[in-house]
Parts: sequence; C-alpha cells; structure tokens
Amino acid sequence: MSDDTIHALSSGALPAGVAVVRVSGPKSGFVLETMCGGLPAPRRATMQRVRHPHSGALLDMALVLWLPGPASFTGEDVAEIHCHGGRAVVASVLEALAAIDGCRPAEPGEFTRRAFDNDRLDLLEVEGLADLIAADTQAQQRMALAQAGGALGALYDGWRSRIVRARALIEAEFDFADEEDVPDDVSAGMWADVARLARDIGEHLDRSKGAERIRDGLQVVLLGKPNAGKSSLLNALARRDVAIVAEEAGTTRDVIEVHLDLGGYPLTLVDTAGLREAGGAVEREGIRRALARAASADLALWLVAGDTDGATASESPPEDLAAELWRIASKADLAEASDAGGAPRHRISVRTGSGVDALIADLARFAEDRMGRIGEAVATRERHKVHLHTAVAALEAALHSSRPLELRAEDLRLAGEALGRIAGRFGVEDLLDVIFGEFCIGK
Ligand SMILES: Nc1nc2c(ncn2[C@@H]2O[C@H](COP(=O)(O)OP(=O)(O)OP(=O)(O)O)[C@@H](O)[C@H]2O)c(=O)[nH]1
Ligand SMILES: [Mg+2]
Repeated sequence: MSDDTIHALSSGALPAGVAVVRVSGPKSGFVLETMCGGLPAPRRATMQRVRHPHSGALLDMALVLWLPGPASFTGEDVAEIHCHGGRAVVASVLEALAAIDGCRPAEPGEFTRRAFDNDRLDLLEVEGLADLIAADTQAQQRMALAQAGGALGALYDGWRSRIVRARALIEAEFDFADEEDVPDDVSAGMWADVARLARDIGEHLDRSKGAERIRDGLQVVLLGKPNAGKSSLLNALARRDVAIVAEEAGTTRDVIEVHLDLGGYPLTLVDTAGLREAGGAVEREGIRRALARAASADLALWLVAGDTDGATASESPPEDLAAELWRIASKADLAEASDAGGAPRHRISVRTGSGVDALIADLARFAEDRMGRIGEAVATRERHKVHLHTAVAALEAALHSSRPLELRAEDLRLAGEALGRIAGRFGVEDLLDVIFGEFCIGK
C-alpha cells in the first residue's frame, strides 16, 4: 500500500455538467471529513457541501462517495467528489486537495497502477481497460470489455490449471512411484489432455488473427493514376474536406489517413499520390510511400476515371499487391467513364453521389467479414501472442514421449509460466495445493 494519497480529475474536458474528482490512499477518509463535513455511509451517494480544508470557504455542493478499501477500484480507501464541472470549481477543489498534507496530484495511470499492485486487476484487465477507454467503435468496445472484464484472463487461468494438474500427476509419479498411485491410463489421459490443450491454444491464436485489426482499424488504401478522383472519394467517405482536390494531376503527394466507423467496425482509409512515371522528387517520394502503404493494407481500391488522357481502360494496378484489390470506375457521370481496366466492382460518381452508398455498404461487409467473426475473448496484442506461441512450443516439446519425464515436466512448467506471464501472475504454490487437494495421496 502506498503512503501517498493521490487525487485527479477523472472525467473529461471542462466545462461540463458534472466533474468527477477521484481520491485514493490512506488520507481519503480524512479528505471527506475535512472538506465534506464527514464520512457518508460507504457506497451511498450523498449530497454534501465542499469546503476548503483551511479557510472553510464554500467551494461547491457535490455528490460525494466513500468507497473504503479493499473493495474499491484501487484496493485502497477511495473518495469521489462529483462536483459541478466549471473550470473554477474544479480548479478550487483540486487546489484544496493539494493543500492537505500527504495528498498530491496523481501521475498518469497511477490509479490503475495501484489497482494492479493491490491485485485488483491483472495485466490483461489493465490492458483491456486502456483499450476500452480508447475504443472508438462498437467492435473495439466489445473486445476491450471482454478483456477488461476478465474473460481472457479466465480462459488463460483455465488452461494454466490444466497444466498444473498434469504436473501434479508427474510429481506424484516421482514422489510416490512405489505406492503405484498413478495408474498408466490416468497418465495416458493426462498426456491426451496436454495434446488437446496445445490444439486449443493453436485454435485460439487462429481466432485472434484479426484482433489487432480491431484495435488498429482495417487498412484500405486508395490507388490510381493522378486525377483518378482518389482524394474526392476520401472526402466523400469522410464527409468532410480532408484532402485537397484539384484538376491538376499530382495534387496529393503525401499519405493522408482518415479513421472511419463503418457499421461499428474501425477502418483507416488512406489517400495516396497518383501513380505515374513522370513527376519531381517530391512526387516520386509520394508514390514510393503510396506503394509502401498498399503493401501492408488489407484492401486496395484501384480507381480509374475515363476522362483524363493518361487514365484509359488499359491502366492496370501495380502488380504483386498482397492486398485484395477492387476495381472502381470513377467519375461515372462523365460520358466516357471507364471500365477500370476490367469489370469494375463499382461505378461511382462523387459529383452526383451515384454508387457511393453501394461502395460504403460493400466496405462495411468487407470489414464485418474480416472482423465480425472474431470472438470476444481473443489475444489482442503481440505480447499475448508471443507468450501463447511459447506455451504451444513447450507443450509440444513435453509431448515427445521419448524424452525423460523430468524434462517433460520442465516443459510443462515453462508452458504454464508463459501463460501466467500474460496476465502477470505466477503459480508455484498452487501446484502443491493440487497434489494434496485433488489426489489425497497422503492416505
Ligand atoms: N465529373 C466528375 N469529376 C470528378 C469526380 N471526382 C473527382 N472529380 C474531379 O477530378 C479532379 C481530380 O480529383 P482528385 O480527387 O483531386 O483526384 P486524385 O486522384 O486525388 O488526384 P491526385 O491527387 O492528383 O493523384 C478534380 O477536379 C475533381 O473535381 C466525379 O465523380 N465526377
Ligand atoms: Mg489526390
């Protein structure tokens, strides 16, 4: 437990109707006694006058909460002052708190840090909470909520206890071999479960493939010759003027991104410099960046307009694109609109708006197809995946029956440790509990 009591404005930008000032640490009760006229009943919202602790000056009328530890967010004594969200009100309350001996403003993330230190949250829940606060779309919200709520931690804990059981059996074979307490079929069943577990983790990794896409957004890049109408389409989809649109070929030189919420799924739309041989050094660099973005994208929209000299039906997209490619015939309102160098998937006109809604619906389907099947409890970060791969490799090593039992037991220990690292916890003590609790070997 920390000695310092910390405080901070926990709600958003001011001014606002209500502002939540959170206090955590040993002085939290004292804060309520000196500033709010006493301790209210625990976990009951109570209207109180808020006063300066030294001068007694009235600062506000506020809804006050007393959340004594350890059943609080941080595990410490916590007080919440829900005051009016005026700038002067909040500034005066924060200033009054800082005037109390032993109280200081919190560092970024310090409340959550204390929750983790006091075992109120594991590492996965901490990450889930961070993602939940950063979530812009429903898909991101659902995934983060599952993680913050402990669903992912519970899944990994379940796997870890299967490993602990297997190790307990091996320990039993070592320690009590002469008593023949572990029959062969029990041991065979245990190894079958280890094999099943390795498969379960592998499938979980498969299901988690798109999870980073949900966190970061699906990448869709607009490609085409200069003047094909890429920036116009970007602006139409973003419903605001993000990129400069001009008749001049080679208007866009840099990579421009907008983040869209498409039917609840996050999508990053990337506008790029038109692809052509000519152009100066700046434009060539722009083209290089466009191709680099296309290389890591999930989808490329290849725009071909029929009106400009350079852009004819014979224009073809860059070869060896890993991303899926959709041919889009742009400027469909013009008589000589192209066939996009092949059967176009969409014909659009940003000028008349025709075809744009159909394209948006198609993009939403694409996003749903890539991200919608992702379950809720999935490995969302590279960190999780590294440990999961380590666990699978260790389990597979343990399954080699030609190896000495001691080494196979050590592999199982490593697999369990890798899983434990994901949520930031370890378990060696629980091994003994399982031996004596589940097998009653001592008889
Ligand atoms: N008639 C018509 N003109 C369009 C349409 N979309 C874009 N334009 C015009 O085409 C010209 C080029 O559009 P941009 O969106 O700047 O094209 P771009 O592909 O971004 O061009 P660069 O940035 O130079 O590569 C502008 O004058 C637009 O007004 C459309 O649907 N119909
Ligand atoms: Mg442009």
